Amino acid sequence: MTKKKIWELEGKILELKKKRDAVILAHNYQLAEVQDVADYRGDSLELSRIAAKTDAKVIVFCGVHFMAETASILSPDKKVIMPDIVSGCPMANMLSANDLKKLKKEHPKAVSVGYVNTSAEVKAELDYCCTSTNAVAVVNALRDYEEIIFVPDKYLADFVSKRTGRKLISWKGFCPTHIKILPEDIRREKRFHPAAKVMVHPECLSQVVDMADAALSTSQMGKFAKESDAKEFIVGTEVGIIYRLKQDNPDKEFYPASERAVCPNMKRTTQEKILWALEELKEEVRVPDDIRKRAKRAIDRMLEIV
Ligand code: CIZ
Ligand code: SF4
Repeated sequence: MTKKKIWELEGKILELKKKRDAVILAHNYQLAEVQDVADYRGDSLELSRIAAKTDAKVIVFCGVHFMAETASILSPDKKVIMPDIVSGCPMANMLSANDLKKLKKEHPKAVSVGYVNTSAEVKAELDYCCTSTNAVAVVNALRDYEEIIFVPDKYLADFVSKRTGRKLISWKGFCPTHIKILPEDIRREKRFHPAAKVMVHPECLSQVVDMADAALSTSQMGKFAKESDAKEFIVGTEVGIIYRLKQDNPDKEFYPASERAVCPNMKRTTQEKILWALEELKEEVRVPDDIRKRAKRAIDRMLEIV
């Protein structure tokens, strides 16, 4: 697209956003053109909390389906729409509510903790929700339980288990994007940038997490980059975050650990689709009330801990 076309589109989005009383939220992994028109950027929970606080009537959620669902769970009176309703999270899709029910039946004494990357139906079956920012804190708070189910990401489970010293009953889920980052990628980038700090997401392969200076969620990466004395960073997560890190820290350099770490679902949303969504107020994501109430319990319990 030409620059002029982009400005025209951005202008139209801005105008229509006001008319519709809408706010645009973009996940840290979204395309630069989407981040550019967003009112707020953040990780899934940060965005859902913003959605709950805003006075706007319409939330345009640029991310994947479970994130829009989480926003709807926390703000049922608002209209949550996704510019691309097909954008899902393969990891979230690796665990169904029935899978979890079965796992709970096999371990009747266990307390169940689930990553935010799960469907609303799965959250409704969970005792606690967690994010990559607070997973360690949530598991540490469950000392009174002998057994802990931790789903769906086996790599996040491994990370949390190592940090808490707790044995976890995990699931076979994983993020197809983060596992593309390989130990040899980290070794190569370290050779190119010997002074750089390595920060990776705990969804990465355990071997990759073990090689990093820090394993952090995307919101924690933003903080770490700002507060660290280092001037260069090797970033082991979805490449979309590099755009934001560079904007927020213009005097620092950020190198993707692997250019292959692209989440195709996160890249489906475009400015054009945002405009269409605002025009038609579609596609709406709404969680049925019975599921919403039970799913919210798991989120509230997490918020009580952190
Ligand atoms: O919770 C999120 O937004 C995800 C999936 C990643 C992260 O660490 O921000
Ligand atoms: Fe899901 Fe991975 Fe994409 Fe995040 S990067 S939305 S965990 S597939």
